[in-house]
Amino acid sequence: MTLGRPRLHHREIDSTNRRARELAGTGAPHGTLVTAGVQTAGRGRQGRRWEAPEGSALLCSLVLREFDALLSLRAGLAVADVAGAAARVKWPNDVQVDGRKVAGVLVEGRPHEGWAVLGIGVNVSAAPPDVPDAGTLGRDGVEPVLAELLAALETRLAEPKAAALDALRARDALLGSEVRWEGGEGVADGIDADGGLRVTTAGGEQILSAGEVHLTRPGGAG
Ligand code: BT5
Repeated sequence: MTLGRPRLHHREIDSTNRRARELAGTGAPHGTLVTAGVQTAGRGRQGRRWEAPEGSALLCSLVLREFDALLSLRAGLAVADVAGAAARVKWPNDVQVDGRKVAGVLVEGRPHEGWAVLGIGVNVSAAPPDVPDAGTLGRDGVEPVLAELLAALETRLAEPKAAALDALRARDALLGSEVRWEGGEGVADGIDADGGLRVTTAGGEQILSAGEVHLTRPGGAG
């Protein structure tokens, strides 16, 4: 097992991603893990916040020095493996059970410097009360979930791209759903090899990139 060593655990920290980025920048090895009991400034994408009642959630960030464009979706698959058969990966970075978000993934990094930080927040036993549509795994202990997640990540991050794409298709929360984004609408038709969302529109197929587009009204399972 290469993921999870060394491990730094903070009872309280601003953000495990921020801390892991700092460590990555000073040479921390592939697999370095930062965990926290509570975050005071947990980060989502695009400046959004990640909330988690103390002790109820897995809050972790891994320093990675080998990764590909599917990293955040591979991480979603690994969380889904832990969450059970009903779990779905919702492009680009959520894991849902019964339409409720049980986990979020935040990848940050400097690919040209050869590192990425993979941040994962999982609602293990409780969801933040003020976030609509948040769900939980309904499990008690955070540590066993971390151990299962690291094992699942070992597999999912290493598996060939074609296998990861097949697994994503089987877990795709948006597949066949109407989706809207700023500037368009269409029907989701799976994930492409670079991690983009394929969408069939009136004018043909389009590929949405997670960095440039966000969905405004996902349909169906979303
Ligand atoms: C994400 O962002 O889903 C990525 C979240 C990554 C969090 C982890 S925790 C460990 C590591 N350290 C960090 O600082 N971050 C990472 P995004 O797609 O932008 O979703 C954020 C939105 O999800 C918020 O605006 C809320 O609406 C909602 N949200 C916040 N906390 C949530 C929770 N615990 N469960 C479900 N939804 C939540």
